[in-house]
Amino acid sequence: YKKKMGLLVMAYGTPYKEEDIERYYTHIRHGRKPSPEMLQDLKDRYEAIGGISPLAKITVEQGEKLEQHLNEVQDDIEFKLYIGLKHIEPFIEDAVKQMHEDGITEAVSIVLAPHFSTFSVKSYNGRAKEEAEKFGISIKSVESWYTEPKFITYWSNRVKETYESMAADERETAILVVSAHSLPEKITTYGDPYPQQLQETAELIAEAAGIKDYAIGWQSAGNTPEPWLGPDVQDLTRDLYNKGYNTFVYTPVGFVADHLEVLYDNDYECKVVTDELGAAYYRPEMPNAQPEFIDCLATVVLKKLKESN
Ligand code: FEC
Repeated sequence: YKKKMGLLVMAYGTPYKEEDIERYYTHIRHGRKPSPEMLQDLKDRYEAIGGISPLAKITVEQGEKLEQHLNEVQDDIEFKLYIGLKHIEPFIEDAVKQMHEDGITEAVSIVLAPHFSTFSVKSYNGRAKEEAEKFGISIKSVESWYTEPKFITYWSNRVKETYESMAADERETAILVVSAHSLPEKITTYGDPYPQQLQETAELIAEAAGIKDYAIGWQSAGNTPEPWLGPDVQDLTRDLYNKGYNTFVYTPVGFVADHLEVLYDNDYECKVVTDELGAAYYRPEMPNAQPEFIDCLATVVLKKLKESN
């Protein structure tokens, strides 16, 4: 007899087609409609990466492969996948409701973002718990998983490969830029661990890859008057160039997939800066649904279940 358990995989979500962009953007903005200019700007960015984002497909692939891998590596539990998204259907609440309809009473959840913040993971987990309580479903939620050794190994291997692929003179002027999505600076006033967790991630990856020159950067900050965590990766690139670096290796480790914030904010916006400076641009592959990364997520889930038994 195998115990049946819901596997709630939560992710950001993305428009499925162009017509979804406005309501998606409105949801991100807590119900406030974007101005026509802001909407057009976002549409243009999606257009620049090929029309829509590959994220929807990648999230499903990550979830399905994780479910399959978890069911292969152990015999006690039968995991059943539910995908719950933050800003578009299937919403987190839809996923939890579906679990209840399927007779699930116990679940484990993981967010496809490694670092904890009150703005990100806390809100995903809070929404899942609130809905689960209505149905008496108990959920064990992973809070962060950036210290998982398999996560660090994923990135340090990519970084090592990238450095090995460089010509010697490039390598001598190279710097690793480790980044995550920026958040409003006010999070630091209530002791949010997010900036510290990115710092730790950078230290662990640099150490494992044997890299001495690295810097922390923030990207994709919102378009609001309030201050956001910095330095922004583009400003940081100029600053590092002025200090003598001429080869830039971007690892947006706060994300786990190819999507707008990487394909546009790194591969277009940062590359505009490195091109202008005549510097080299590298951006190692994102984890997506690669087996190494699926195994990392499975390890995190199984550790969570063990610790809370
Ligand atoms: O469609 C795609 O391919 C991209 C999906 C996408 C991911 C993502 C990840 C994170 N965000 C986080 C925080 C914020 C905050 C605001 C904000 C705004 C946007 C906008 C788009 C968007 N985000 Fe996002 N984010 C993605 C997409 N994000 C589109 C709206 C236009 C813009 O500002 O660029 C500001 C909200 C506001 O205005 O009040 C804050 C965080 C993450 C990483 C963690 C996670 O994945 O949950 C944090 C993917």
